[in-house]
Amino acid sequence: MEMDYKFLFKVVLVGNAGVGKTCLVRRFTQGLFPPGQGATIGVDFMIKTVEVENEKIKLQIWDTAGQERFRSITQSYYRSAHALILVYDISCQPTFDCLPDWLREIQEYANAKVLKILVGNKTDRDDREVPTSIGEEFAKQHGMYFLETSAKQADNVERLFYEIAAELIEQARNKEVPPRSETGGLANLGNKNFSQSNCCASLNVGMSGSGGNN
Ligand SMILES: Nc1nc2c(ncn2[C@@H]2O[C@H](COP(=O)(O)OP(=O)(O)OP(=O)(O)O)[C@@H](O)[C@H]2O)c(=O)[nH]1
Ligand SMILES: [Mg+2]
Repeated sequence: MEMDYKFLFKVVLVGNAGVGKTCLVRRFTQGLFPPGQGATIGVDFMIKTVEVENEKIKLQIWDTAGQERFRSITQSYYRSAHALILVYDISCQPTFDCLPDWLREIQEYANAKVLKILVGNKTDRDDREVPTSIGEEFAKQHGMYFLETSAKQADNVERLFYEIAAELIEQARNKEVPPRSETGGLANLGNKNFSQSNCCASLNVGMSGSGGNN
């Protein structure tokens, strides 16, 4: 039987409650901005197959709960992630101030080579508290890509996931053929803003999955 995709990548979203992780995922997988999106309980997942550079890529997207009480559950999803999207809300400074705590979690629980992307969400809001340059600088300091998005207006959401897929393909290919020189990997996306990262927690896993098209 022929597989309908060449690569399967696991992408995990983390970050404070209310920053818009679920809205980003639903925008990407379902093309909508859900009214009255409720807090995520535990972890949700969605699947979407995308085509990048003529390859079919299956993205398995794990959307974790930001609420503190779910932390021990969400931690168990870090390990298998190929990419981690760390999200804050550009209109809510405290969500940015928590980033070092999230990085400590990532450091502790994720694979050291995980692709890390910092995302400042809700750019449609006019009450911005975190300047773009501050987010950018933070990302740079911590070896992460950076992108600002609006799940509401669909700004940069497709780009976020497609660039992740492209970078992961690149990494996978470099693994197939031993690289002549190790360049650190993160340098080749090149786009302006994108400058520069299982088991038991079944609370609602599987119940709301596979929302995307194939
Ligand atoms: N203006 C604006 N509001 C957004 C955007 N994305 C999400 N929101 C709103 O922010 C709130 C929280 O969104 P969620 O996607 O549920 O946030 P979350 O990060 O998944 O929260 P937890 O599941 O509790 O961790 C909702 O009221 C959304 O409508 C955005 O891009 N712009
Ligand atoms: Mg959520």
